[in-house]
Amino acid sequence: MKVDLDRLLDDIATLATFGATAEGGVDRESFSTADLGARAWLTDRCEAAGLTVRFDAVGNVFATLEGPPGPALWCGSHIDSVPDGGRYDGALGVLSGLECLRRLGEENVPLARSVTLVVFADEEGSFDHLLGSTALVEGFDPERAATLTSRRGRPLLEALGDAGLDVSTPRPPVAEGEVSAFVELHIEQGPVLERDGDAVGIVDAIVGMGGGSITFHGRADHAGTRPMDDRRDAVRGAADLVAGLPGLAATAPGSVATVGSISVRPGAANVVPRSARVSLDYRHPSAAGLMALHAAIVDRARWSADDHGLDLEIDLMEPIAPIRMDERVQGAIRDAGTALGVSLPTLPSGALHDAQMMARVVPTGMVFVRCRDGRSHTAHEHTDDADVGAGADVLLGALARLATQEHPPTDAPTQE
Ligand code: HGY
Ligand code: MN
Ligand code: MN
Repeated sequence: MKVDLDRLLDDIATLATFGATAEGGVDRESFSTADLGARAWLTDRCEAAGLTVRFDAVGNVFATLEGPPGPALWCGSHIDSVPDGGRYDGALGVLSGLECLRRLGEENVPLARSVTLVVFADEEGSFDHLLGSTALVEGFDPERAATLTSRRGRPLLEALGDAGLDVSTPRPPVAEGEVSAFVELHIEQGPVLERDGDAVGIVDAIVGMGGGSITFHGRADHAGTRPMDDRRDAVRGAADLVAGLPGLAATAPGSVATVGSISVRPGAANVVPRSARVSLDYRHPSAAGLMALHAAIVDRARWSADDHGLDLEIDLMEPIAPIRMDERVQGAIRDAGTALGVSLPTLPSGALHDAQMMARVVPTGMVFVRCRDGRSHTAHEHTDDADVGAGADVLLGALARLATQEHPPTDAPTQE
């Protein structure tokens, strides 16, 4: 049994028209006009495939191929994008999942359970990183939602209301026994598969991540009259921290640390900055390494602030722990590859995924698909059509196994 690659490629091309950018990528912020259009189109595609579609209060979408009652097998990913993102990140997993559900239905595969495609809300975190999958694991509280705004300052509650969602209902966490396993297909977003000549791989673990923001506070002054040795220039502290990150990451092999945005106040060329807020994103494959990196970044920020006579405001989240993928789900993916005549390599994920959250409560696995130059979060993102087919066929084989097995995987998730 294989996917209908032409149908899948058509879907990928159509979804990419929602929020299409001149560079060939997509800009599809959660609950933007482009995202709402994409959701409506996708809902139609799911209903046309005979799936039962429902939504929850945070905007997650569930499209189910009905099977016997009991824990359902889930697959899926997200369709929102980073600003000026690519057309495969998230979208490939959602549309491959839809194609797999269509094929399972068309082939009348004797299901032991329902199979549900989940489209997770706001994975890219315009409002909050992994918003939808976090809600599924921890529950969704309208009071917390009231504190969240998008990158552009739009309140989440307004966005959910505009999307026609009933925000007054708290979303409970996934109940025990609701989900048998979760499988997410995603482009690798890194260079390993391409370097090794593999089209498809099995994820064995997802890195841990910390982040948030650190703000340096100084004093605004006239840029022409205030002597250089009598300034409390907030940007000096921020620049010092940014310059120190490569050194900090080098002392913890496998780690990465990024400042992706700097916000300077008042933000005028002729004013010594009174404040500079840097965003932070740092990741490490081990929990101990992540905590050490977190501590080193905070130390460095304190040192940078002291050195330039600045005050410091630290707003960093509790780091998300690295997590291992479930052995039996990995086994189902491996067996699917073997049946297709391919020995699939295993590799870790340096990007975060909804699978990271789901793995806390449900046996979870991921299929990675090669992407050109390992590039992602840019319009340059590309996966060859043949690799799309290879990845989706592996997903189909894995889902068919997990959907028909008498006993679903029950391994407890392993956080490091
Ligand atoms: O940031 C991440 O790792 C993911 O792409 N949201
Ligand atoms: Mn992404
Ligand atoms: Mn993604």
